[in-house]
Amino acid sequence: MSSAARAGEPAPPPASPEASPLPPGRPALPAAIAQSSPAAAALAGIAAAAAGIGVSELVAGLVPGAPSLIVAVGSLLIALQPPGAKDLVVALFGASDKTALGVAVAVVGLAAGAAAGVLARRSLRNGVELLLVVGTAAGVAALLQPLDSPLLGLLNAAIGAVVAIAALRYLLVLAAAPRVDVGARTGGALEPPGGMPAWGRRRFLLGAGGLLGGALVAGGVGRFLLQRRFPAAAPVSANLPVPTELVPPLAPAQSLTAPGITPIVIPNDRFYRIDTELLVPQVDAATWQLQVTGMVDRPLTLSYDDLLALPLFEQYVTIACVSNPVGGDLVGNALWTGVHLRQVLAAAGIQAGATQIVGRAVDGFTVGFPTSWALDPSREPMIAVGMNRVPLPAEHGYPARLIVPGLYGYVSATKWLSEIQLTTMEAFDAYWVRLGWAKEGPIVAESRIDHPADGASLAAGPVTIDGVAWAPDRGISRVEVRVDGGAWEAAQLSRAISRATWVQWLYRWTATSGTHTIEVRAADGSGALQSATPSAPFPSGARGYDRIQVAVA
Ligand SMILES: Nc1nc2c(c(=O)[nH]1)N[C@H]1C(S)=C(S)[C@@H](COP(=O)(O)O)O[C@H]1N2
Ligand SMILES: [Mo]
Repeated sequence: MSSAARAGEPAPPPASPEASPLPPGRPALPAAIAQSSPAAAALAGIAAAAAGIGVSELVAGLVPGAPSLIVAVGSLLIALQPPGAKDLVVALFGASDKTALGVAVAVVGLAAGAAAGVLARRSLRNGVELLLVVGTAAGVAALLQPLDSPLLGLLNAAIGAVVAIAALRYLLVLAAAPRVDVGARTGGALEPPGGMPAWGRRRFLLGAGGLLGGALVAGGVGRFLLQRRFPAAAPVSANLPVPTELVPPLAPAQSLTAPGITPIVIPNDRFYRIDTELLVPQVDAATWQLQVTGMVDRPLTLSYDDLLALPLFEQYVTIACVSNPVGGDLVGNALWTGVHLRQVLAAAGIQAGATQIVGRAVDGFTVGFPTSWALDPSREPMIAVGMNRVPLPAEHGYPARLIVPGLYGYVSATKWLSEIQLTTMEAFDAYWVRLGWAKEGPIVAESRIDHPADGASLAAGPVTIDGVAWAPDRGISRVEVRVDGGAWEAAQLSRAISRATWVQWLYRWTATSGTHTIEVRAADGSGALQSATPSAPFPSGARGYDRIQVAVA
């Protein structure tokens, strides 16, 4: 302690050149700290925590394989969420909310720093211990990051903790020393009691501000480097081989025209993204392998080139997230390019009794769905390598993912796929199933009103009401609209591309003045109406009619 105290010893103030703030041999630091103000101690703690976080982010940015502690703790929080934390799922896993989670983790870290600073006034040791506890927690989180080096994770947490502790002691000395020293030596005559002298405060604030600024720069540079290592959209240069089976261009009747109507095919950069990753995994296709394992006669290992050498085909498939609320946009339709899953399974030879297909990702995420679902000849599950005729974007699973028509993403659509394992339904529960979501996840029939917007103010007269409806892979047979609880009226539909895709619908309404409620409902390919009874997304998908209110002048 004394060496650190000496290291952090401020230069003597010009007003009392003989003063030595913390004379050696005196247990001065704790006593001195005790007299610093709580606010100064908290600020010291915040700056110290910021320094620890900033330096560790910089290390994560500079050293490949060293995890960001922020990302590690955020990922741990995601992993530790209570079973059935339904709203949390939507809240945490939307793309923009990942930033919010990172910010929240950092804020909690700074708050812990503030607490450590205040604690240190009573006992420096306790303050240091709190920082050690936080550092250890971050270290454990870093250890659990599947794509990073555990050793570098521990090391980075240790670096962060050491920097934070050293910074805390340094700042507390700055905060405490002047008044104690001057007061102790002069009997308090030279300085007013109860406050740091101006020069001391200035030096403390300069120290804390300098550390905060440095932490911000270090953290910013680290973030920048991390994001460069994990770009939001990886520029994938390689072109895909031309599929042996190409789909024809969309016929005019396969999409409707109305201003702003949701397009039949969602562009990649507007496609919803849901996953448990805070940084998009960057997989090197040159070293990536896909294993086919478990209850198969011939386990397989396929490289990216092996996969691309198989016959590729294209199909439009609408995928949806089980967490999508009624009216939500966690659903989209794309043209996927890939390999027939059944062809790969046949090459491996499925053994009798293998009732479940498990998809594993490079990050440890898992899905599972019935083998019978995949083998049903009415649908064409695929190992997708392309999305809307370009290689899969990194955030959508480059280099390969599963696309299984008719199933929610959480049981099927494994991004960054690394293994397909044949097992039994009983033997394995996938990631979200362990958290309480339904074991099987067929997509519930739903319809959505996109225009007008809920709460819109409209002029009386003709109004176009439009949206989309989906029930992969049973198809949509009709969509109906009703106004103010009146009769259900048929909407016009786009001609469905296939039963695996959504349709657009459109209804021309003559708006009369007043407030109106507009509802939509769809029937699937068998004619079965979507459920009218509202339910939350957990555990098997949201049900109920989408409904808006508009005011017509
Ligand atoms: N590796 C991995 N794959 C994953 C997930 C994930 O968290 N990790 N999330 C799944 C879920 S819940 C959904 S809804 C879809 C979303 O796919 P998208 O982000 O391409 O729209 O991916 C699925 N595949
Ligand atoms: Mo999902």
